[in-house]
Amino acid sequence: MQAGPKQLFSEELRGRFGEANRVLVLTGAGVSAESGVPTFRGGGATGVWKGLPFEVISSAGMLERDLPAVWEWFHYRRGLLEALKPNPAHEAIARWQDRFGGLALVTQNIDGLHQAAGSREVIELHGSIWRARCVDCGARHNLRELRSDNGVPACFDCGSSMRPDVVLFGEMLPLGAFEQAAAKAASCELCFVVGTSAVVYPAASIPEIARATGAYVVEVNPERTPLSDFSDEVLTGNAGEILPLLG
Ligand code: BJW
Ligand code: ZN
Repeated sequence: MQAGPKQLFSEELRGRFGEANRVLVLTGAGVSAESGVPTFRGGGATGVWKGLPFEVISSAGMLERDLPAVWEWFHYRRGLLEALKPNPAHEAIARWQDRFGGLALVTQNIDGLHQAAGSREVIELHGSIWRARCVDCGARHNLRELRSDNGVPACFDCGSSMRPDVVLFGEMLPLGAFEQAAAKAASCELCFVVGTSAVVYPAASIPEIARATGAYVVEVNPERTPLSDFSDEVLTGNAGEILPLLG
């Protein structure tokens, strides 16, 4: 007999989904793939820009060596993102905030598509491509208000150079973001891990914490990851097709 969508989920998951209150969703680049955002790793990835692998151009070292090059890369990506819309996966997760009393949405993505879909409280572990941060006074500014899409933007407050307000390789996460996510992971009953290769730490430790404290962990990804063997259930496929079937 052919497996239809109804057989995709176990009875166990259906039951838990129906009864859970504290649910954590951790998302990665794959949740935005069906919106047209390239992933970093995996099939068809566009992980190279002007000959530089993204681990190099998106690194703390590059920021020190060549801030204008880092900005060129981020202006380019913001330009691509401007035309993109949330997909059914973002929309399903946004609906879940009304379904579950305690939904925690933790994302590694910097694209702002969860918020565009209507998710209100999003823990952004790696910052946002739509913000810049002053290297001197630390003030954060909304780049949507910026007139020019060229060069290194100057702080609206003190005039110093700004940098993208994103967490590059080798940098610390924003103060409190990981701690807040880890606390939610430690108290959730059900944990969905959607569209992440689960190789970048400390984000990848969130489902590990959830599992260790007794949550039922469900991975949603067309490919296997290091987390697959530790998950209670693996839903193999595209997030935009699978999540709306859950509810
Ligand atoms: C679909 C799909 C569909 C496709 N539906 N799914 C412990 C061990 C080893 C190393 C470390 C460690 N702890 C820390 C480190 C160092 C490092 C790290 O983890 N390195 C590993 C790679 C080895 N971590 C850090 O540097 C972090 N900082 C830190 O730890 O600070 C403390 C410290 C400081 C100094 C020294 C030591 C410690 C910071 C990490 C910041 C990551 N930043 C980036 C770039 C952001 C800026 C930018 O965009 O340019 O964030 S890296 C990049 O990877 C980006 C992502 O958020 C992140 C995660 O990627 P993600 O989301 O998982 O995407 P992909 O592409 O990897 O996977 C996509 C998945 O989707 C695939 O599985 C597909 O199959 C799937 N998919 N279509 C569902 N339709
Ligand atoms: Zn400033």
